[in-house]
Amino acid sequence: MKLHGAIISPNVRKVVIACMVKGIDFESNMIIPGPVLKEPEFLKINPLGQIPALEDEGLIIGDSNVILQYLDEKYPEPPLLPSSPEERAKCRWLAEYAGAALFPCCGTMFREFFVNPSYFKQPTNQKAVDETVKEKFPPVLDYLEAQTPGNDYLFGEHITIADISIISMFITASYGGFSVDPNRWPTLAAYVGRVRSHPLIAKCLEREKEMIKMIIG
Ligand SMILES: N[C@@H](CCC(=O)N[C@@H](CS)C(=O)NCC(=O)O)C(=O)O
Repeated sequence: MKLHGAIISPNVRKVVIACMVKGIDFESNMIIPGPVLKEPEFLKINPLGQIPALEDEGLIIGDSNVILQYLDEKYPEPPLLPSSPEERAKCRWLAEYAGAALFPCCGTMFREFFVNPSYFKQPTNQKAVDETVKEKFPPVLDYLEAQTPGNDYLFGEHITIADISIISMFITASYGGFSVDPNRWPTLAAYVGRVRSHPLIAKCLEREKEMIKMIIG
């Protein structure tokens, strides 16, 4: 199995975490977002020109949520979805929401406070940051505050694709210095802390340290 995409990309990290949970070995093509994703060679792998993409015995697919669900069906233990249809639907929805709503906010913090200044040596776009922090983030955090439980994970004692999707976005934002304000979003802040200290998430953070060091230079 070959995973295209660098681990510090939040959507790629989701796949790495899922593989770690399930004990799946994979070969990594540490490609980082940039013009290379739009070159014909990569477009043959993912015509959307995005990472992650997964190759597995002739199957080639893109989109982190599609990949996570494929891995869960192919390697059912331990499951990454809850068991009832209602909870499974909610779990998929929260994974989708993390990609559609949380990713743009977390991505801005990562790009403006980490990648641009440290790697591309470009100044932070303060206007983009202000807009994100003041306007875009709060309704997303309000929604997640109402969804997250006071203990365990979103669907009980085991992490699911929804937890993985949400925590991966917050990890990305944390590289840009962002953390959830515990005074305004106490349940969410505690949940993020809890998921982040899950042994496999902590191991994943260790795994990406080298790459982070490389970017900081
Ligand atoms: N819905 C996709 C989004 C993938 C995505 O946006 N990946 C980013 C990196 S995290 C990317 O490849 N960006 C480059 C681009 O869109 O040109 C998924 O969940 O995999």
